[in-house]
Amino acid sequence: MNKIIFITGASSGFGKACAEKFAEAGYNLIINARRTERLEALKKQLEARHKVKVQILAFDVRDRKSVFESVQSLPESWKSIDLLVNNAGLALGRDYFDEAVLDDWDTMIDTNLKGLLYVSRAVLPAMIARGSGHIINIGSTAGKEVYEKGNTYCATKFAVAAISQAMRIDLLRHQIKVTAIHPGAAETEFSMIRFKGDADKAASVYEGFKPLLAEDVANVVFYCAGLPEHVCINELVLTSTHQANSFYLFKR
Ligand code: NDP
Ligand code: 8X3
Repeated sequence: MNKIIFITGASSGFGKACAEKFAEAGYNLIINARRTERLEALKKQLEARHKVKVQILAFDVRDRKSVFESVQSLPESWKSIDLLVNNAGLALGRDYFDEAVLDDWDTMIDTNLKGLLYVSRAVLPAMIARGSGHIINIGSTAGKEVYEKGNTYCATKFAVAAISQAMRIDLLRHQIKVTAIHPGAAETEFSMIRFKGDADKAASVYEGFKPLLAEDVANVVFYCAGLPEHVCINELVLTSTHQANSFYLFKR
């Protein structure tokens, strides 16, 4: 069987673009998200176009029981996952700390941090048994510099950076690679979700500059995944040429 890559949050944005990129290179895919109809359409498209096998694993990464049961339910031949891309995540709201919605905080912490922890733990035993594997965690420039009204979203992404370091240290004895990739602003469904369907607010995020595209991030994930066995990119920050960091954006 060809290499197997497991991508969370594959129904949109970076996750979907990664699925397309890795399928093009002949990887078999396990694709996760909650919107099953989107996963079905993606599976159909990739299997027809690239002659790879695609396994759908629809679950909510926040649901610990469902994460472990779903991974456990994989057919034996699918359990040897070579690469896990922990990508599922979101921002909800952009509000002052004292005005933010508490449920939004819970959802971001449960998805961006706890979801990543659960999926990693569920997938790891097979990697450890084989003595090889690679986990790529999608962080953000929001995990590098905290910005106004970013509070809990930024905190979850700082946590992704910290847990990636911790995983790299603790998994060293199993020879499992851990890479944290921190993209800057990219035009996906991210802002529509963050601003709860307010299309004008979402569009305004990308006005006046050229943001990253989902494909740009997928290309970087693919590059990190393709390095020789003895080489690991530990951490990587990528932004549009029009962005320096969370604060500095060159807008026309
Ligand atoms: P999108 O909104 O386009 O995609 C998010 C993906 O995450 C969807 O497939 C969604 O699927 C999935 N997802 C969300 N919640 C859950 C959940 N509870 N369980 C399973 N899947 C879930 O956003 P992006 O592609 O932009 O974001 C991907 C990652 O990149 C996120 O972690 C985000 O924080 C990060 N990021 C984004 C940046 C940007 O500017 N766009 C920049 C830096 C980092 P579904 O709803 O079907 O479950
Ligand atoms: C998403 C990028 O700048 O909106 O992680 O925080 S930003």
